[in-house]
Formats: sequence, C-alpha cells, structure tokens
Amino acid sequence: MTSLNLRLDAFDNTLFYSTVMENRTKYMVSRPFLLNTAIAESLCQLYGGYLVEINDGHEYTVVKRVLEGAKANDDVLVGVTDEFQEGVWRYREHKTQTVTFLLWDNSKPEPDGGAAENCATLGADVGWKLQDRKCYDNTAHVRFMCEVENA
Ligand SMILES: [Ca+2]
Ligand SMILES: [Ca+2]
Repeated sequence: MTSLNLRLDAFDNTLFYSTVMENRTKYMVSRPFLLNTAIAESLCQLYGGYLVEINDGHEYTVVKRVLEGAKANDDVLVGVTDEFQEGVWRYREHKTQTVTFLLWDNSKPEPDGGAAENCATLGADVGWKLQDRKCYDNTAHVRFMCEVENA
C-alpha cells in the first residue's frame, strides 16, 4: 500500500488542472466538474485547504492571474455563501469573519438569484467578476479553486 501522500499526489492530476504557489499559499484550480459545492469543499479539505476566500484586491489579482495562466474558460466556484442568511455573504470556511471583498458582476447586475442562488462563481465570460448561483446544478460544468495556506 502506497502512503497517503503518494496516493494524494497521484489523485492530484485527476482533480486539478493547475496549481500555483504565491506568498506561501497554494491556489489549486480544478478540472471542470458538475457543480456540487459539498464535494468541491470536501476535496479542498482533503488537500488541507478550503474553497478560495478572496480577502482583498491583492488576492483577487493573484486569483485572476492564476485563472488567466490556467486558461480556464469555465466559471470557478469560490468559498462564499449566503445560505445561512439570505443576502448576507459569508466565507464558507472562516464563517465568523466579515467578507471584506466582493466584486460582483454589475452587468446583470449580480447577485440576482435570491434564495435560489446561495453560492458564487467567478464568471469566465465577465472578466472573473462574481455571480451568485445555485450550490448544486447537474447541468452546469464549473471549476473550483482551493486555497491551501502555508503549503
Ligand atoms: Ca442567495
Ligand atoms: Ca446569479
């Protein structure tokens, strides 16, 4: 039996399309999968991280650079939700922290889904601005991004 780390490394390439290190934080962009937030979140946790939480404009710039470098042309699930209280956006992992950075797509404008859309993706066709959307959708192919601190 190979070690857990070796098995995780082998699994890595199946799940993830691109991994970038920045300031001792690892950003991992998944391959496209059906939109399932619980599975995405669990996979990030398996790698010691969480769905990416964008705390400020600097981190947003880093995330955008990672996505542009990966040439990812699917929407990308991130770690904010308003499922606990409609309209109040929280980080999924750091639930008690105030969300300090939300750059919504203002072309529609977003968020526009009310109680039907409690998760959020960075939109590939709107310059990686944020759009609220369903947390589960078997008709949607998205990527997700994990953030692993002190990687
Ligand atoms: Ca909502
Ligand atoms: Ca929406």
